[in-house]
Amino acid sequence: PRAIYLKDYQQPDYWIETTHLVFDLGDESTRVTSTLKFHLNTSKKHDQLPPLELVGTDMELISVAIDGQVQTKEQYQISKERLILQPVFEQFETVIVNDIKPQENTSLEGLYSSSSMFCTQCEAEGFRKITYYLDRPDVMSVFTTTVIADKERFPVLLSNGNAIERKDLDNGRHLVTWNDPFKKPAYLFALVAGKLEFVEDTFTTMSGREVTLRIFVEPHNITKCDHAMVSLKKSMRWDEEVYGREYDLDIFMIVAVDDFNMGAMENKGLNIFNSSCVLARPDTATDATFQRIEAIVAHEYFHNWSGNRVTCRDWFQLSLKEGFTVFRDAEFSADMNSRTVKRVEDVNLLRSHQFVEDAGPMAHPIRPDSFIEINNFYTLTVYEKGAEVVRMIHNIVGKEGFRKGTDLYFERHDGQAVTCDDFVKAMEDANGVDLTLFRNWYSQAGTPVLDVTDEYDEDAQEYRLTVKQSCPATPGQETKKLFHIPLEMGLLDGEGEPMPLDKSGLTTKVLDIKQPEETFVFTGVDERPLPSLLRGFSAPVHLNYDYSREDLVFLMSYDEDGFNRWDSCQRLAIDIIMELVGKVQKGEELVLDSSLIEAFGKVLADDSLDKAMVAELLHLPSETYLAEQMEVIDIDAIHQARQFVKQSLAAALKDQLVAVYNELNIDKPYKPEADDIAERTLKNTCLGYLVELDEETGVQLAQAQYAGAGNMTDSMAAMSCLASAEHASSRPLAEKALQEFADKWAEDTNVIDMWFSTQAACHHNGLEKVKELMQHKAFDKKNPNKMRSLVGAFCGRNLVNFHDKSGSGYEFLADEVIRIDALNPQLAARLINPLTRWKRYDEERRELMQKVLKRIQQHELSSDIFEVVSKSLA
Ligand code: B3K
Ligand code: ZN
Repeated sequence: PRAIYLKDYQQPDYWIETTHLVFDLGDESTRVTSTLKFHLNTSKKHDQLPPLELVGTDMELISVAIDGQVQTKEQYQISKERLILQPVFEQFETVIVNDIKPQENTSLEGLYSSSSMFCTQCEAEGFRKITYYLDRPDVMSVFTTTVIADKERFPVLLSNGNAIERKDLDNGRHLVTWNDPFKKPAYLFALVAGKLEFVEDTFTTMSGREVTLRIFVEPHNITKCDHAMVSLKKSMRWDEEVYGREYDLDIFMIVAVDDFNMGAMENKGLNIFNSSCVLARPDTATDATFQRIEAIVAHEYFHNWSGNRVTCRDWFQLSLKEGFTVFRDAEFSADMNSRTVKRVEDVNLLRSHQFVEDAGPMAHPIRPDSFIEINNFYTLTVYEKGAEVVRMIHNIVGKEGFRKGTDLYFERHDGQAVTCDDFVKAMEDANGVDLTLFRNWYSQAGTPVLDVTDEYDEDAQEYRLTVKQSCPATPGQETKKLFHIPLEMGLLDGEGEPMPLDKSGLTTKVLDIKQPEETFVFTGVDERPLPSLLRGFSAPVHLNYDYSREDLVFLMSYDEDGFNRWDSCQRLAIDIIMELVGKVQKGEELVLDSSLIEAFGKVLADDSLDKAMVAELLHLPSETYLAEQMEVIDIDAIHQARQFVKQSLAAALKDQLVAVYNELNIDKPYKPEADDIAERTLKNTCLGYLVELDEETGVQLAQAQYAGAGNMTDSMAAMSCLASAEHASSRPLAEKALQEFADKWAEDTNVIDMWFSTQAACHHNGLEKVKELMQHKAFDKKNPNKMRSLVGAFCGRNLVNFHDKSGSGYEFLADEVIRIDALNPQLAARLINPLTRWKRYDEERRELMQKVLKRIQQHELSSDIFEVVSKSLA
C-alpha cells in the first residue's frame, strides 16, 4: 500500500456526462451493464488523446466496447484494480459488462446483501466494486439506473432520483428504472432491492412543492419508523428556516439495513441507514437512541446541500462536507433540545476522544495532506474538530455573517466539487474579513494549548490577562505555525456578578488570539475579578489557568455561561480525582474533599436548574478523559479513585439522591421530548449513584424500576445499574433481569445489541464473559453492530478489564482484528483503535501491546489495518 498526497491532485483527463447502469440481480451473481458518455477534459493540455484509466476491483469483466466496437484483449489493459482503454475521439461512449458477487461481499462496501435484501455503500471508494468507473468525487454525472430482479423476493427496487419506468418481465422478474436529474459523483450512488414495507408522509417545501417521504424497513420493523419520520420533517423545515435550503427531488427515501459499517449514508434521495440509527419505539429504544436518530436523520438530510449539491473535489476535502454538516446537525439538535446540554455532550466527546486522536500516532489535520486508506480518515478529527472549526468561523463572523457566507457558498458552487478553501473564501468574501491566519486550522494537526495568567493592579484599577499559545508536535509536523483562536471570556466580581469589560458595558466578549503571547488590559476594574475563560468552549483547545478549588465552586454557582458552570464542575472533579489517583498509587488512605460533596449537594438541591443540566453536572469525568490527564496512564488507579469518589458521594448525599429519585420516578406515558428526557436522565443518574452503595437501597430501587419500567430507557438503566451495582444482593437479581431481558428481546437485533454492550462495558465482567457472550445465539461474528457492542464496548469502555496486566485483552483484540480484517477491513480498523495508544501506558503494558501489534503486522493485511498498524508502531 502507498500513500497519496493532496499536493499531487490533478483533474481527470475525461469527464463523464451520463451514466446508465443496468443491474440484473441473480442468485449467485449480478450482471452490471454500464453505458458511459465521456468527453475530454479540455482545460488540461494534451499532446494526444490520453488513455482512459478506469478503476474497478473484485469483478469479472465480460465485455467492453467503445462507440459500439467490441474491444479485443489487445485493445485494453486490465489489472487487479484497473481497466485501461485507448479512446480515438474526444467524445465517445463505452459499454462495459461485468459480473459481481454481492452475496459474497463481506466488506459492506459496493453492492452487498444484508438479511434478505441487497443494498449499496459507495462512499468513499465503494463504487469501484460495482463497475469500472472514474470513482472520484470531482467526476459528476447524471445517473439513470435500471434494476431487474425476481418480483416475489424483491418487490421493492430503489435507486436515486425519481422512478421513471416499471415493467414486468418474463420468469417472474420485473424492472424499475430511476433517473436522478442532479449530477453527482459515484459515491452518492445507491441501490436497494428487497421485500420491504414503508411508511409514507409528505412535506410541502417553502416554495409549495409537495415531496413524498418514505421510510423502508423489513416488515417486522414497520412500527418503528415514526420518530425518524418526525425527525425528517423537522430537519427539512429547519434547513429552510435557518439556511434557506429547499429539498430538490419529488421523493426522499430512507432505508434501514442491519449490516452497515457506519451510522448512515446520504446517497442522493435515497439515504441508507444502519437500522440502529433509524428504528425506535418507546419499548425498544432508549432516550439516547431517540436523540441519536433525530441527529443522524438531520445530518444525512442536511448533506443534500452540504455534500451533494456542493460536493468535495477530492477526499482530502472530506471535512468540507462533514465538518460543516456536523456543525449544522449540532445546531439543529441545540434548537430542538437544550442548547447547553448539547454543547456539553459534544465537548465531552471531543475532549475525551478527539483530543486523544490528535495526540496519537494517527493525528492528522482536519484536511489531511496524505493518506494510505481514505476509510481511515472518517475520524473524530475530520468530523467533530471539523465542526468546531466551522463553529469558530460562525463565531468570528456572527450569525448573520455566517448565513451570508453560506448563501454565497451555495450560490457560487452549486453543482460543483470544491475545496475547504472555497468554503473559507466564501466566508471571507461575504463578510469582508481576513481568515488567512485562521486557515492554519485546516492544515495543522494537534490540540493547541492556551496558558493563561493574570495580574490585578489595584492602584491603577487595571486587570491584565496574558495568553500564550502553543501546539505540541504531531507526526510529520514538528513545528507549528500560529493559530487564530477566538477566546470568549468574562469577569466575575466577588459577589459573582458579571463585570463590564469595556465602556459599552458588555460582560462577555471574544478575544482574538493571534500572537504567541498577548496581554489584554481591562481598565476601570475596581476589584480583583475571577476570569471565566473559553466560554461555550469557543475554540477546540486545552486551556490552563491556575484556578483554586474555591474559584471553581464559585464559577459553578455564578458564571453566566452555562457551559462554563459545567466545565468548572468538571475541573473540580478532575482535580480531586487526580489527587486521589496519586494517593492510590502511593497506597495512602483515600478521603474525599468536602468541596465536591457540597458542590454536588447544591446542584441536586437547585430547582432552578434544567434537570438535564443537573444530570450533566453530576456526571463524573469518564475514565478515558481522566486517563488523558496522566503522563503514564494508570488505569487501575483511575478506576479505583473514581469509584471511591462515586461511592463517597453516594454515601454523603444518599438522602438527597433518594428524594430526587422518588420525586422523578413517576409513571407517565413515554414521550421522547426534552423535558421528559431530562427527568429520566436525572432519575437514572441518581440511581447510578445509589447502586454504588454497599447496601441494598439502590439495588432495591433498581430492581423495582426494572420490574415496573414502562419504556426501554428506564428498563435499560435499571438493568445496567443492577449489573454494575456494588452490593452482593444485586448479583442474583442482575442475572435474572439479564436473562429475562434476553428472552424477551431475542428477536430484536438492535435491542439485543444494547444487552451485549451493557455486559461488555460492565466493570464486574472480564474477558471470559465477553467470550461467553460471543457464543450466544444472537451474536453474529460478521455483523458490525454486534462486534461493536461486544468487542468494541469491552476494549473501549471496560478499561480495567481490557488492560488486564496479563495482556489477555490485547491478545483477544488482536485475534479479532486479524479475523475481521479478512472480511471487513473498515470494521477491523475501527476496532483496533485502543491498541494504537500503547505509548501512553506503563512499561509492561506497552510491551504487551506492541507485541500484539507486531503480531498483527505478520499477517496479510488490508490497506486499512496496514496503515493504522504501521503508523502506530512508527
Ligand atoms: N458520509 C457517510 C460516511 C461514509 C463512510 C464511508 N467509509 C456518513 C455521514 O457522514 O453522513
Ligand atoms: Zn456526514
